[in-house]
Amino acid sequence: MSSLRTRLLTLATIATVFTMAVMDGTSAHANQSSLPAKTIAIEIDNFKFGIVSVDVAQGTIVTWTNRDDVPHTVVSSTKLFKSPPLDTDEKFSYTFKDAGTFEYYCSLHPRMTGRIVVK
Ligand SMILES: [Cu+2]
Repeated sequence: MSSLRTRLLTLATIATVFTMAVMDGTSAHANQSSLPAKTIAIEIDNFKFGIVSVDVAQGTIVTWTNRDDVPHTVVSSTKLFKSPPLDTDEKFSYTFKDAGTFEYYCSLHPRMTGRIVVK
């Protein structure tokens, strides 16, 4: 009788430790994915931004590259950043330090729009 009780207690202990380990792993992963700055590459091709909307962590560097044969620009709707006209294969980068939603467009072709959401 007492040995069954001991075994149940042992099982309960193992289950608790296992659950705590899993929860720990989950929170560590959540912290990891939100903290480090990343780099994101967005290609401009066929009069479109290759990634129309993307969620990024604060501090992320976004680099746009023009793959079209005509110039394009990357201009923030709130004047936060503004690239010069980018010729074929030219790049423009901006570091998103603050949280928020940042809409942008090409000033030469205003129907080309994109969005960076900084969490
Ligand atoms: Cu354009």
